[in-house]
Amino acid sequence: MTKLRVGVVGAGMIGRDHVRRLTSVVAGAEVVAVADVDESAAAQVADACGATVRPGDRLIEDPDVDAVLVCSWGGTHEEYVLAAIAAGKPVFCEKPLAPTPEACLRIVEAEVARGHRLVQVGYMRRYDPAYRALRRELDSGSIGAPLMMHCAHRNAGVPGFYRAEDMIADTAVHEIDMVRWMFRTEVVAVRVLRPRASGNAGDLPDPMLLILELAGGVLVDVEISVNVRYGYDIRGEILGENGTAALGESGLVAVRRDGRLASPVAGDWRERFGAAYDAELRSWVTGLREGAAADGPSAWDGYAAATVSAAAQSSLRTGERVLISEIAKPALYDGSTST
Ligand code: ISE
Repeated sequence: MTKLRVGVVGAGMIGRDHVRRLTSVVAGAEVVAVADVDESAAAQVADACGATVRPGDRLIEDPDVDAVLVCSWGGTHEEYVLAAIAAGKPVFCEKPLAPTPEACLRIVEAEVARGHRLVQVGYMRRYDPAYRALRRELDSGSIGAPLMMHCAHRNAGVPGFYRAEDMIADTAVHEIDMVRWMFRTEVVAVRVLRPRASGNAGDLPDPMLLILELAGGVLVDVEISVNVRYGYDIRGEILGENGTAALGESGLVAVRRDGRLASPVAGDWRERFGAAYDAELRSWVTGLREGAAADGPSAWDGYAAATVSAAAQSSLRTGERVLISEIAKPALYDGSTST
């Protein structure tokens, strides 16, 4: 088959990184059009890969665009994803799918009305070799039935525009999606606790602790720290009835020297999850070229994560435990958390 012709909406940091992937890492795709509210940013990216610059809505309608990659600011995702669904085109949308459960639901409803899956959401941890190995271990039954999971998600620092809610909507949302996928079940309640704030945190409620209650009784605690300074650090350990399994530090060299043991710590998520980003886009492109059934994180997964995220943001404001209420899962998404 000829190459998949991709139109990219959003030429910011993650958009540029995905364009690099589609042009030099993933086989079988080419970037043919780029859109951004900042036309000069779009032109710079487009020039580098021989693409044309188009406004987002025109790019999606363009008959020369087979599939759409949405990497623009989160508040614009709904409009572009709905336009892609209306045009009948596959669309990969960066996380979160949309800022509110209501907006995600409109996407789910549009896709269900269309009758087949077109949307994939950029929850790349599902493609990370360490998380996949952990899930295989859990599935093997080697540690017995799971009881708890301990997670930490630490950023060295965050940009100036990052707000308190972003600690959940932009950061913890990765763990929210990951645990649904890891344990193949839904989150039923959430509570956010706050220790005293770090002196590095400015106005942010940093760190914070999310307690996620899963259907079936597994409890997950997630530490979110976004100003740890020492690097980007992602941890996860599952306690089972007969043992524990934790994310390994794959590919790291441990140096013992001068009475000390040292290993590098990643600087940011692009470094820590580089292989996962490559794998998610490779899977998207290959699946579309081969006409395979969509199996990546779905619009339903985007909706479910947004629902838990909204409940956690409410708990952050009130300090209360919040029950999660979701609509019934449409049949279109049966089996969609298997990737
Ligand atoms: C960022 O948007 C990401 O998606 C990263 O994975 C996360 O670690 C970071 O906190 C977010 O701001």
